[in-house]
Amino acid sequence: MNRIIAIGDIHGEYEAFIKLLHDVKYDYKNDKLILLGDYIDRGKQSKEVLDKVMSLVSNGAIALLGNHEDMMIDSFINDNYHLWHSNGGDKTHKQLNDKIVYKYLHFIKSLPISYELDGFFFCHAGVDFSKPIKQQSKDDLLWIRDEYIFNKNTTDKVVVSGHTPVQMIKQALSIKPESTPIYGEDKIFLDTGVAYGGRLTAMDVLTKQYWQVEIKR
Ligand SMILES: [Mn+2]
Repeated sequence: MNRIIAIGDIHGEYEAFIKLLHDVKYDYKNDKLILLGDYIDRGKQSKEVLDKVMSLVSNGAIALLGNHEDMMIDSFINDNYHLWHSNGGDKTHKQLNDKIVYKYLHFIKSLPISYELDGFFFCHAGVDFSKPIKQQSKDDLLWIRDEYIFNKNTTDKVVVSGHTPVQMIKQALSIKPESTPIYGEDKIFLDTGVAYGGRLTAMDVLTKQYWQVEIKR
């Protein structure tokens, strides 16, 4: 295997996603690709992003569950769409009409909430370090913010996550809120806020080389 490439939150930005895969020169035979969740909502092309994610998974990519996909499933299970719609799901719901939505719900239900490879632990939002890595709840892995971001990583894994835009983390740390990934010895943050005027990022976590796509609005 040549590279382990992780991609942060896509949020319906299909064109940026396609351009990023092209720029990375992703090769499913030699690279491991791990998508960190939140494929849908906010952007215009959630359906197209999901179609692409499904085809990548059928060729060996790992796609993790994000809290937005989880909200979507919960909406249909409980027949209550308020939370999902108020988080940008209204647009997605219009794209995924009743005739086709079950295919996507079935796919989303199959997505794992974490993935481990070569000393890296991948999940959508992060890890609650007050508990062992095996005892993380789905809520921790999909929703956690500050307790993960600002606490010391006490596990022996490098945690790779999306979910909280790096701009928010940098603002909290009083550093210039550029749309570039944050990475250190023990954590890698890859949500560079493409849905908020930032960029979409892919990183080879082995070398820390990264690629970014900005969308013109
Ligand atoms: Mn998220």
